[in-house]
Amino acid sequence: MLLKRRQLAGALLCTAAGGATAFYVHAPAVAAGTADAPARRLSVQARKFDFAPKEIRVTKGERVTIVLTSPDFVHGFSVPDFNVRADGIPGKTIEVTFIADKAGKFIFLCDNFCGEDHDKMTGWLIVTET
Ligand SMILES: [Cu+2]
Repeated sequence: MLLKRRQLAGALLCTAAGGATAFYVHAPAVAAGTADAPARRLSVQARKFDFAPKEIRVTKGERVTIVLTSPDFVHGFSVPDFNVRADGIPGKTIEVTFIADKAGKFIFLCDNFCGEDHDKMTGWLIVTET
């Protein structure tokens, strides 16, 4: 529990209301990437026609839980390089967990056609080495 609190304290979360487009996550306090490691919870809002934040930064090996909300449509949240996807359902909070086990810059996108600017609904998952 103590370790989990320490981990969470390292995350700076910026919401859509704050106007920021990214949050940055520091190195985990415990060995990451293991099944019992606490996941870092990162809030993402999908809405017509963007994501907030548009950029997510994590450290390689971290177990990450995306906490997805979607106020206006059943948008998709898909990170093809990690075989991660979920539907954001209005009125619900959806969670999807994965291990960021490779470093690089990976696109995430809405994969449910949601209107004229659907193709612009993209963002970046940036996984850095420790
Ligand atoms: Cu969409």
